[in-house]
Amino acid sequence: NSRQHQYRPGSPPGQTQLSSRTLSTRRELYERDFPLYKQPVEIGCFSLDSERRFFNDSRQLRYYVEPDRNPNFDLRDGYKERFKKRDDGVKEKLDHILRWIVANKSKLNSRTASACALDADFVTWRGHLTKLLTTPYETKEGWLLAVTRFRGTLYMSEVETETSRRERENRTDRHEEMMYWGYKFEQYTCADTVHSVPDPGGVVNTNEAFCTVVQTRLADHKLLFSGEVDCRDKDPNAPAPPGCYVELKTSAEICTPKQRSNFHRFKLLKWWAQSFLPGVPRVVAGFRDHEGVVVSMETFQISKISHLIKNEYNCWKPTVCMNFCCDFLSFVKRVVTEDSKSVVYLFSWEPRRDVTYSVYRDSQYSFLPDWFVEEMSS
Ligand code: 0WD
Ligand code: CA
Repeated sequence: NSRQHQYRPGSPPGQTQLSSRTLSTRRELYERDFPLYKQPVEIGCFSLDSERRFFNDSRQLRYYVEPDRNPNFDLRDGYKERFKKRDDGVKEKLDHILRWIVANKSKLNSRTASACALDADFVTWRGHLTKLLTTPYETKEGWLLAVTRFRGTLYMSEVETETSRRERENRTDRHEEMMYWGYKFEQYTCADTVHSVPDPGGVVNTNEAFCTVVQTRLADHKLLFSGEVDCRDKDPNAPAPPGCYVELKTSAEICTPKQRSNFHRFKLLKWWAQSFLPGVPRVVAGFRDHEGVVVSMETFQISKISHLIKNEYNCWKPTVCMNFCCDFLSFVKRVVTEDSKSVVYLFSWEPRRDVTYSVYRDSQYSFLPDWFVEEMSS
């Protein structure tokens, strides 16, 4: 029998991996008990304004206003007259999170005697962890993750792949417009203050963001990550963050059984992974037609998504996602041994391949800014 069957639940993944230099992404290897994932705790937040300036507060947090069941939102409205698009050629890497860490340094460190050590094994974006969770099921897009060990903490920042850069630079007009639709939907459903209403006549500016910073633990990995949050429940009695947060999505209207099955198998995987990580309990979806008109709305409780998909043939499993992520983080800890601000271990994955890595010293991949290194050393 093949190696996959030698795996015993709870035993280290090294036993079934063919090489210590690579990590397999085969689903069968990760079908074991769900790993410990501690309830994520919000330890802070920050905002990015219309010019992408950082603020150590919640000024960009918006409030969810529930629309009609059949709202008829025109998502094309305002494109491009009332659209200011963030320049996605600018690579911000971990900079905003690092600024937040520096701004909150005094309440963060103190794990050990070394006063400047962070109480986290990993610092990263939520979006990078989402990509790890979905890797065993991903068939189209690979990824590159740069990791630097600095004062004991592993900083993990995505590097754009050649394929992804080419796609970004060659998007069709239709695709560019469809990317606007998601933000326009947010504008129809979010108000700036608890007592105000959405303003669909305003400008959609994708520089603006509100991000939560959460701390949690996946098995023996202490995680500190940040993720963008669309809005919160405006009820003052709603649970504390992240329990009050709402993720907004748009998706093509579902008309056939085949479309429903694809929605369950592919889209709900991404939605589940993204919101499960920071403990955001619900996703509000607007289903739109081909002309960009929202024809129906549906709320998905993250805790119910795994039940919703169980009848689907050949479907994804949350436990596979979490165990792969956990084993990948163990692999990173094992590999990234040199503690140096200017050394990058670049982890690379392409569909149907194992994860591999290479090491770079003082290269184009180094991503910890001098201001961060200096702040954390004093
Ligand atoms: O420069 C980069 N390569 C990246 C920057 C990659 C990923 C994220 N970011 C930064 C941006 O500063 C952004 O404000 O991360 C922030 C969001 O981080 P995240 O929450 O970890 O990212 P993710 O979960 O992938 O996306 C959450 C939302 C998206 O909503 P939908 O519903 O489409 O998933 O953040 C937005 C988008 O609205 N978003 C971005 N905004 C600016 N730049 C980016 C991006 N590159 N990617 C997603
Ligand atoms: Ca969203």
